Amino acid sequence: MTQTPNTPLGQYLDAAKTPISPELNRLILAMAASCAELSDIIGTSSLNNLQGALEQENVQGEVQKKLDVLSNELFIQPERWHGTVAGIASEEMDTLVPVDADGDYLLIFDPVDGSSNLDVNGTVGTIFSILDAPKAGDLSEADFLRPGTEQVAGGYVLYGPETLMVVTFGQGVAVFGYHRHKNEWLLIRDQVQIPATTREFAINMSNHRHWDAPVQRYIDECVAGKDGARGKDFNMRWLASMVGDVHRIITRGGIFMYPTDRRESGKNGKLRVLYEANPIAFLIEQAGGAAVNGPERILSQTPQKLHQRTGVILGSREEVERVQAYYTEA
Ligand code: P6P
Repeated sequence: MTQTPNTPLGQYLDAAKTPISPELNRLILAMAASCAELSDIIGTSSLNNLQGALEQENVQGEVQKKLDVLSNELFIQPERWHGTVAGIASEEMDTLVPVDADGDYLLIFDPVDGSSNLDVNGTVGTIFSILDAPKAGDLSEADFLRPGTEQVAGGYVLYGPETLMVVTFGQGVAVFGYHRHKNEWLLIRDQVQIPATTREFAINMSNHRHWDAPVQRYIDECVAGKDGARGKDFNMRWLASMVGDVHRIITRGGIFMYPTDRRESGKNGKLRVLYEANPIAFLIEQAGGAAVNGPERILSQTPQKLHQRTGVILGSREEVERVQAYYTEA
């Protein structure tokens, strides 16, 4: 059921065709409120000396930005989740954060994905994934290591010219805009559908020589344009911010690729399964697109570690299936 534009987020959740539990309803509203707070912080970060890096690294061995740490500290405040969350896992932490023993859900997030863009006022985003919490017993890492098909909700908040939330509960994809003056999230689009074909690809071309042959073949065909096998010209975009590139695909189609490659550092891919690939793949599939790691569906893989990485190829279904076929033929 498609709801009408300008419907407030709370009303949208209440009217969902398949009822959304009151606890999940509260959790999503709390996520929206937290991201609205972060949007204001990001929007004045230069003025408040919150740009730049810290003299420390996160669990990934990446130099942390001031806002990586600040946003993570914002999201892990227990009182923020009103008893709905049993535990939290974050890109910025190597340990789980137990929150509320009676919480119904597990919350996994990347607080500011693409944070290297902050210093140049580029698009960044918060990515979140929600799983059912275990019914009893102490929280463990194993509770989080579930295939993406078990997500009950997934989405992102994009901090760009506008602050937008794109979310799915398995009943299609909805886009909400944050109305700063009213402090309200209002529906912009419901039941988003991604075009099956595209002329736009997103990949970091500087890695070309490291890619697996199927990716080199696909991209070389796109670059050859109408003079090559595809018989049509393509355009390229690369924001170095997954949420920004994915939102373009949600808006008008396209294919986003961060594949595994032949380097030691790239053999498992760059993007993480739990808080980047899974929630985005959930959205893309719910919007009629496809999401693979190369040969296989992203949502079907069961991660073995909290920060496990994967190849990511997702977007317009016919394009993703073409790349997947090239892997299968290889
Ligand atoms: P590169 C940001 O660091 C990120 O995780 C994604 O948001 C983005 O798509 C990718 O890495 C950019 O990687 O190698 O182009 O800097």
